[in-house]
Amino acid sequence: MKIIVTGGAGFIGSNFVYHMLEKHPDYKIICLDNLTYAGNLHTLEEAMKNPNFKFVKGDISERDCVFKLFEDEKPDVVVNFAAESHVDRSIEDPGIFLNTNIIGTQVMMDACRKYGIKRYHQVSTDEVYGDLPLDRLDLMFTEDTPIHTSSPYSASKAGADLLVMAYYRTFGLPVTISRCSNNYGPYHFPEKLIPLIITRALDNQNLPVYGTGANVRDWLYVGDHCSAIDLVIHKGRVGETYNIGGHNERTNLEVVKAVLHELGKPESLITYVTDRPGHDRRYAIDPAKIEKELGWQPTYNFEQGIKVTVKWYLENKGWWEKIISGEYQNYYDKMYTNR
Ligand code: NAD
Ligand code: TDX
Repeated sequence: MKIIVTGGAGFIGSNFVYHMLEKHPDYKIICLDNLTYAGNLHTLEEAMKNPNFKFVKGDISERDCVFKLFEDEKPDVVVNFAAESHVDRSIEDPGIFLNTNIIGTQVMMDACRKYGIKRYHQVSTDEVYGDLPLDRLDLMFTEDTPIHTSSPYSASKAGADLLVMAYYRTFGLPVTISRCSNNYGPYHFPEKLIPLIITRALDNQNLPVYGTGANVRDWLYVGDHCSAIDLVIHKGRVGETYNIGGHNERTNLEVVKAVLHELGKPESLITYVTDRPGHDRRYAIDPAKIEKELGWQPTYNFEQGIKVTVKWYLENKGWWEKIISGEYQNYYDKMYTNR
């Protein structure tokens, strides 16, 4: 089996590369990634030593590059992680989100049509369902919840999902979609809440919490997301969407306090800043379909996952110190100074 993993130099994609190399030692894994600010070849250093792994630098929205890769490799399966993934950046500059997340998806699927493929898997997000009120804990997102997006990021991911289902119905492309809740774990880029809090708290810097910190996210350890996608590409039914989530809802304030507790740092570092425009209130995934149909179960609860994650950031300072000492500092100043 030969699998193209797009976006494999990013957070979840790289974890998936390592998961697949370990669980399926007979598979060939090809990572296609154009190394945006979020892509990092250091993350793939260990994978590069494996003869079953190959890295190809290229943009999923560039037709010639993608078609040449398919011509050369004739893959069996594509798992599309490549995306612009940060909501705050999509508020600053939506254009690239439409190009990568929608046009990139189209180009990948066109190549799948031309060269034939056993499965095209689209990695999507719970953000396509919009948000839920904070006072209705009985409500959760199911696969039948209507698409209802809030940010340019989530709109671009929803656009891609609609296109994937259109390619299934119109062209018979063998597709699956998974929609996952917030991930956390190793190799998470420090612009996102959990790694941002860990890396700043270690340096005793203030920790920006948007609004009152009451917004709720449903946290899933990244390894559990990878095992779910592995199951969906092997056993998921073509044309189906699977929600992935771990029943770990926490307010942002609870998350920040849990990290501080793990690091032994004071809560006085917390600073409330102006809210994100259009900030989704609550995400909550109902994963009953993937649990019942494919027998998937997460292995980490939030308390276990956050311990492992904090430990990883403490033991891998070299990985994130390189990131936050570069261009990232300009990003942080632009987004957070005088907020
Ligand atoms: P990330 O930003 O850490 O990584 C994205 C990767 O895609 C990077 O390596 C980047 O270089 C690459 N990339 C970007 N544009 C590209 C292009 N045009 N061509 C080729 N490669 C390109 O993102 P992530 O957090 O790992 O998310 C991966 C996927 O999972 C995304 O599709 C995202 O929407 C989805 N998702 C993420 C989460 C989460 O909590 N992080 C939750 C649900 C779904
Ligand atoms: O500095 C911050 N302060 C803060 O309060 C940051 C960066 C975030 N937040 C809040 C906003 C959110 O309510 O924390 C929560 C999590 O924020 P992010 O880490 O930016 O994630 P989110 O917006 O929830 O989106 C994530 O989950 C769904 C991923 O980035 C998406 O790619 C995925 O689709």
